[in-house]
Amino acid sequence: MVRDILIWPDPILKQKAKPVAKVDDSVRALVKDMFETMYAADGVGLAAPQVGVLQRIVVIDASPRQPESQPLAMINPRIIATEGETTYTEGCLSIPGEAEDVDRAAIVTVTFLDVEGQEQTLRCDGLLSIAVQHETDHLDGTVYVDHLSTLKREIIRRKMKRLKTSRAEDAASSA
Ligand code: GNR
Ligand code: NI
Repeated sequence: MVRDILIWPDPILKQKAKPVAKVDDSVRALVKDMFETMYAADGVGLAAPQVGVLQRIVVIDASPRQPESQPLAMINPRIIATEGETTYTEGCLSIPGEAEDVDRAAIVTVTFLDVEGQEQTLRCDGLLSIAVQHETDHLDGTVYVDHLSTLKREIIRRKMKRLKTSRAEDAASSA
């Protein structure tokens, strides 16, 4: 089931998500919905808070629709090491139509539970590394615009306000 994605600013997106105590069928069902939602929205990642669920779960596919596509579900992900620095132009499914440069670590090592509840460790670079950092930020109530200047963030806030207003008007006129 494709779920609705919250648009920033939203109080849910500022909250810290809770660790998953047990990887069970309800967690696996949520992961399935999150993959469907991410692919439907043409994203490379999605964090559970973006669909209104304050649990530490993210899905990532840094190469969707390509042969090297590697769908990754990470439960209770934790970045345990970072190397180097890089700048990447980031977008966010909760901030549609916007993209800005963000400074990040170039390489991260992340530990997490997979959907079987097995502990995994992955060292990643490139877009995968950026996505891991972007998604773990979401679990701590941080979005990429929190890394920008106040001015840039306020300009984007105004645009999202207009987007929400126009979406509400569209919904009202089609009802
Ligand atoms: O789809 C997404 N693309 C993206 C591009 C550059 C850096 C980060 C991302 S993550 C984003 C999906 C999303 O909002 N995940 O939370
Ligand atoms: Ni995002």
